[in-house]
Amino acid sequence: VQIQDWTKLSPTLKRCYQFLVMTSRSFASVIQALDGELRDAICIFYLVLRALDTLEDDMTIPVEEKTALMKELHENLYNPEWKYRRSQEVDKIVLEEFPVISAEFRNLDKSYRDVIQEITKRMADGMCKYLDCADVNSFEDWNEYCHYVAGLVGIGLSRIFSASKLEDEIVGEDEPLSNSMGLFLQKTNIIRDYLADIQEGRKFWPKEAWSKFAKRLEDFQDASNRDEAVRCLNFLITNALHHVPDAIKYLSRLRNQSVFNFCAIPQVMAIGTLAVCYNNPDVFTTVVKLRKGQAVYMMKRAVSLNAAKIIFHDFAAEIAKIAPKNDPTKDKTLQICETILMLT
Ligand code: PS7
Ligand code: MN
Ligand code: MN
Ligand code: MN
Ligand code: MN
Ligand code: MN
Repeated sequence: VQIQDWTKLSPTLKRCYQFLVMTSRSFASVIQALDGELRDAICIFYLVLRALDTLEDDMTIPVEEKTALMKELHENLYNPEWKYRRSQEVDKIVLEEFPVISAEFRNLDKSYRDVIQEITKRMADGMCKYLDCADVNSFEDWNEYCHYVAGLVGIGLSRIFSASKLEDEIVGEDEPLSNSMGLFLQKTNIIRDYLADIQEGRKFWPKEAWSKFAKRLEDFQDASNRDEAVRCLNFLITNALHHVPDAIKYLSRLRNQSVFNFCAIPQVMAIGTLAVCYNNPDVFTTVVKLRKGQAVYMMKRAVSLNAAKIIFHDFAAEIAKIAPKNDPTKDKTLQICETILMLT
């Protein structure tokens, strides 16, 4: 992975790349390795959305004030003074130093600025819908919430790829595929973060799923409910796996190596994360992560369509192999795993 020459960057752009490294473990290196002007546009896109998500996550801001701040963020991209100093979140630096980010935003080509601004507005409106009654009831709600916070990111990124001419028009035009790319990452994040989210009072698991197994989502924390909790976990993982065929199709259209790596690495990490979470009761007591070695191996490997397919194949096979006999979703799990195995 080749990283840019830092000495050529303006002081504010350099600062933006520092914010990127400070706030993202998963995206910092793949963004820095992107070709040409795509790199700066996507770095700024990331930081703007990180600022929006930091507002969304900050439970110390009263909902009314939070709603106003979020809904105005896309306009404040053109306000050189705007910043927010009262966040308590770990990533608050992107709000406190927002003028550095918005200055670099205003240096981007109009085609990129328009995508970033539109997606910021639509994501903010969607997040606000789920602020008050943070309850995600049906699977339809789950897909809708994930569309707002991640599907839209995929749609915006794809439009930026096409606008840069590094990728074909079709990549930016096929919104359902871009949406699936985001949904696969977001559902994996929500599944893995069960415990962290519940401890902060956030509930992103759809009620339609957990109500089959418990009276309250919180009950999955109790050791006495572990079997039911794991059944629900496997049910949600099976749902998330249904995005894999779209992800493979999306990746098959990419032509630029740096864009491919940027898109493929998070997707293979996601299926790896689902595989270690599958049927794993530890999800309800700690943070379950890929082993460091596994993650590094995948970041080096997932650089071609064939290599990515092999990784999808191997994790789908692993899940199918350990699917328990008495799991109520077992047949569905095996079915989607077989579909993935045929495609890879
Ligand atoms: C613009 C690269 C590649 C077609 C901040 C990348 C939080 C999983 O909050 O930090 O720690 O639990 O682990 C990223 C599709 C979005 C979806 C969404 C924007 C892939 C604000 C990523 C990142 C589309 C809402 C970060 C969706 O996870 O979460 C750029 C193609 C931000 C992508 C959030 C989550 C991303 C996420 P946390 P993480
Ligand atoms: Mn994070
Ligand atoms: Mn959030
Ligand atoms: Mn967050
Ligand atoms: Mn978080
Ligand atoms: Mn999360």
